[in-house]
Amino acid sequence: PGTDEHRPPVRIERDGVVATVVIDRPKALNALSPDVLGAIADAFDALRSEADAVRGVIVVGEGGRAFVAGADIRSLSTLTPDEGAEAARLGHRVAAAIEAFPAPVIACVDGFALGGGLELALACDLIYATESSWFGQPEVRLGLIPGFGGTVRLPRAVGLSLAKELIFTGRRIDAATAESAGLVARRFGDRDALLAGARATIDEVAANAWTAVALAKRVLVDAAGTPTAAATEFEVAGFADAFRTDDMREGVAAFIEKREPEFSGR
Ligand code: CO8
Repeated sequence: PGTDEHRPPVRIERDGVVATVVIDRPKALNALSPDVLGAIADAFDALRSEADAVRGVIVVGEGGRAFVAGADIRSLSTLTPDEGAEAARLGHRVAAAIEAFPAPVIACVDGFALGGGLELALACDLIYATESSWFGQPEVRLGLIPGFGGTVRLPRAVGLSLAKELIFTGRRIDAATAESAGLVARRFGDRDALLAGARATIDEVAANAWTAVALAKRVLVDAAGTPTAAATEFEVAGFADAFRTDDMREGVAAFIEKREPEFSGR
């Protein structure tokens, strides 16, 4: 029940430098069954093999009602503790694939982003949302806790106090509240504006030195949540790596020579 059997649950659409990963299980509000999680990880693996051309990825849910309404509650219902841990690890592998992906990943939320759905969005680099979106970690209402990074990434996004309030109550917040909390980077009137806004951001990113963007993402991901001294060491290492690139030489030279840079992506 609740599955759309005739289509794969995840597909990739390509448009220039932008790749879109569409989660397509609208009858179940795009809930994350093990199959869907595996397919998302596979999509990022497939995109990695062509990462030279991909400068940004959009993750979006099909159907206009939900980004993702959580882990598939039906597939969780019969799990043993060990199998539950395995399910959480599968979720973490998807998050790791997104964080390791060298280009920015934008979660475009149009509707519900709940439980594992919010956690999937949090694993992305930024969250854009339509006005009619809702965010929450309702796991405690099911006797669960967030299992796919919510206890780690939600406090980083909104601060410990609001994260605890959301996780302990299971309450949902709307897009305006999520934006003022720093969870949502930008809010849009409707789905078309949302997707156009994400594409415009990726185009803007793509005009910059590709090497620098990839390094900045790596450092931001590695440094998040680690103690400042260790985190700044990640930054030192990434900063040093920038000096191995042609793009950095070109960018600095262009500034000094008062001309536009021509980045090669190396
Ligand atoms: N899992 C499975 N099916 C779902 C889910 C879900 N998370 N959410 C919705 N559906 C299904 C419904 O069962 C229903 O199917 P059917 O038509 O066959 O009965 C269909 O989608 C439409 O849903 P509703 O009829 O409920 O639609 P409403 O508009 O009435 O309500 C809500 C929408 C409020 C989003 C409601 O569906 C809801 O509360 N969904 C569950 C939200 C939730 O609790 N999510 C958290 C799940 S637990 C979790 O994510 C744990 C994370 C740990 C991850 C570990 C690694 C995987």
